[in-house]
Amino acid sequence: MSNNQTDDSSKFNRRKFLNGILPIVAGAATLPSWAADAPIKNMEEGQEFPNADSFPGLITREKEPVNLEFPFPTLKSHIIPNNRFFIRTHFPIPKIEAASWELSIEGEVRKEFKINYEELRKLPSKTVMATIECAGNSRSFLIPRAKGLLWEQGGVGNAEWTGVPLSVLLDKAGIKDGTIEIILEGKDQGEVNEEPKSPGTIHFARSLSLAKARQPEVLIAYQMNGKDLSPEHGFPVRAIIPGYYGMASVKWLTRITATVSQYEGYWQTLEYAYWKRKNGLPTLTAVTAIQVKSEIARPVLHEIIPAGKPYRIFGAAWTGDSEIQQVEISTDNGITWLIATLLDKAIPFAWRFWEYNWTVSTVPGRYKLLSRATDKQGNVQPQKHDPDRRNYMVNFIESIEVEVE
Ligand SMILES: Nc1nc2c(c(=O)[nH]1)N[C@H]1C(S)=C(S)[C@@H](COP(=O)(O)O)O[C@H]1N2
Ligand SMILES: [Mo]
Repeated sequence: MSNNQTDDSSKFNRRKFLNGILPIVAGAATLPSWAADAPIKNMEEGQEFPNADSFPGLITREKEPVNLEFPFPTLKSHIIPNNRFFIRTHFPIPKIEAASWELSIEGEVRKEFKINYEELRKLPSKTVMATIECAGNSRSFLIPRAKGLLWEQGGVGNAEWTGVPLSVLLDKAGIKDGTIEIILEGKDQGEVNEEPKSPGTIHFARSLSLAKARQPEVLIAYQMNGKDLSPEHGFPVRAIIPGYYGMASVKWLTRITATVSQYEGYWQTLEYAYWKRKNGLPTLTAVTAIQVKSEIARPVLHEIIPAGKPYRIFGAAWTGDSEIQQVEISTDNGITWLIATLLDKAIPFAWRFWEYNWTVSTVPGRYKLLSRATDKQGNVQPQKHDPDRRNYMVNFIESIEVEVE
């Protein structure tokens, strides 16, 4: 596979950059600092376009398109470094040059407009920490085996995202009365050939309610943990929708559309949708808010633990639009529950680490360890997966069986 920048960047010299991209500026002295040193690109010279082999620290779930899982038992830092953050793609990563990229804001707006990378980066920005979990995370624990990518615990990560609040762009365009949703569309495209099949070639796209789109934490982001986005995480620009499962955070964003009707695209009807019961009738509804969840990073499944000694059970807990209130641990398969210690402080939309110092029994044998999180709205992790959720929103209490000897 060739370097994505080769074709374009050889043509993309500094002159073109200055003449074509920044027609208003007089010279290099007035370039913003991020643009001053080089043509915009986010990969080192000669580096391969990312593929499954580019990330030795991640578990390959699928090679093409690339889907890589974070090995959750290695969890240690509250922020996951960019090269260790899980990657979820449905189509090949699009090769985008920042210099020719544009974002179009259209639909039910008073003034449609297009904005380029340089202009976007001049708008007021903010940084938000957010845990992104794939709606299919933990799917491999469903019995019988579910359809879809078989994530274990690591289709989740936490990072700091920097960008322009979506509301700034919406205000610039002037949303018309009657608008109920904002559709976010990515540049990536393809045809889904397995059931449910797509209607030919489609883009990845998702809608948000106008109310959520206007929330101050919702970003049109260009940086992850202080670095420009990498191709696999959405370069040059992606949405970040804190509190929602990952599918809402559309990468490689090219178009934002305001609409007066409910969008019923592929990625929120045939995929990433669940049966919500309304007035007793199951209604196919787009997956949105993250459900309260905790995961045990250590011990790992089938770990051998010395009897009668202390052992530190450690993990993370997160929820959607609320805050983790409590994590409980059971070392006897759910008969008794004990309160774990929440570490670090609560940050909205970010996971929280916890620990429990277990005095391991002197009796050898198999022990099932469970963790159960509760959030401030009183949501608690369920015992079992609700089949109405299909193969999404898997937050039922996981059990880690260990051998005490
Ligand atoms: N354009 C586009 N955006 C996308 C996707 C995609 O396939 N195409 N995958 C979504 C899904 S399902 C998830 S879980 C997150 C994952 O973000 P990450 O790859 O940066 O971890 O991106 C979302 N945004
Ligand atoms: Mo996802």
